[in-house]
Amino acid sequence: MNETIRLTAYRWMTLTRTFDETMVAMWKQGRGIGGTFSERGHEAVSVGAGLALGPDDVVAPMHRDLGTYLLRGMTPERIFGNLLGRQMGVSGGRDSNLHGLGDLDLNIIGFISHIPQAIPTALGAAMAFRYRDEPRVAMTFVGDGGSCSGAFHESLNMAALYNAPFVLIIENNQYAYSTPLSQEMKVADIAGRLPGYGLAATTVDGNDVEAVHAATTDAVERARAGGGPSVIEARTMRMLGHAIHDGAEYVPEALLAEWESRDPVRMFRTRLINSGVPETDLDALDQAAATEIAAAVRVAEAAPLPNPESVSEGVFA
Ligand SMILES: Cc1ncc(C[n+]2csc(CCOP(=O)(O)OP(=O)(O)O)c2C)c(N)n1
Repeated sequence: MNETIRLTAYRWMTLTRTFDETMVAMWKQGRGIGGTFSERGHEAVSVGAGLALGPDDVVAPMHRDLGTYLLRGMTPERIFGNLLGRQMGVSGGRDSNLHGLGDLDLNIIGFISHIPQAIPTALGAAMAFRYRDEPRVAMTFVGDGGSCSGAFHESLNMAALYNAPFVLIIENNQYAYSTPLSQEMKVADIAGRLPGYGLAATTVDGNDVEAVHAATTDAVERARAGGGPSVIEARTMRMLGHAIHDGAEYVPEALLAEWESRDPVRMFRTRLINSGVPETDLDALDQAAATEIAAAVRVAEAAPLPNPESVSEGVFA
């Protein structure tokens, strides 16, 4: 990463963290109405991978990839508007969730709740780019739990066979809801299962934004140059429960403490300071994030709910 990208990455990571902390606090205060999923601990993955894409590439993020939505141009206002069921939200107030934040004008395919169906969908986009000979790449994300399901394996087989310009990030955050990795699969090395499909697979420290960015940039460049698909397993930790209602009492405290000491935002901040970035520059980015998120919440909370008479609009089945 050069100096500009490093500061850009920090800006998106701190904005994502501030959004997440604000969202969690609001829901605990009873100010939220929909389902919400914390991305705490995942910031280096969603930001590092998202920043590797070009403007014409397509991405299908998951529920914990808030950073990717933000850096692709989906404003905090529209996302809070969605969470609060407001008309100005991404879904026009239809769904008050971190699911389904799609906007094809931003080349974002909304999260498909049926895990892991975002994989074949994003692969479809990649195949379209291949058939049309467009220099574009499709990227999507899946969890460790989702990597055990059939569509994951079928899609990777097909992606390799047809040399699709496709990048899959596995967010190995140790738990699929309350199920630890050791009860999900016999091996601990998810990426290690994949070379058998005939594609590039690698593992990175998912708490290190520069490592995630370097691996995904290689993968995106290779895919764009006709070199075929890649899978990157990013090892990280889900620091809060599966969703806001889940206290995650099933996660050992020692495990959380171990990952807390490697918090991706703090780790990157320390590295930037050690490499000579003035602390005051980072404080200014933190302050700007706090101001932006507070303003977004004010706008979304004051915005109207959808007109009830519009309830059947956009319903196709
Ligand atoms: C087909 C399907 N089954 C169950 C669910 C309910 N569900 C939503 S997220 C989740 C856990 C997913 O774990 P993982 O794939 O590891 O992703 P993470 O949430 O940890 O990022 C489950 C069981 C679902 N969305 N889709």
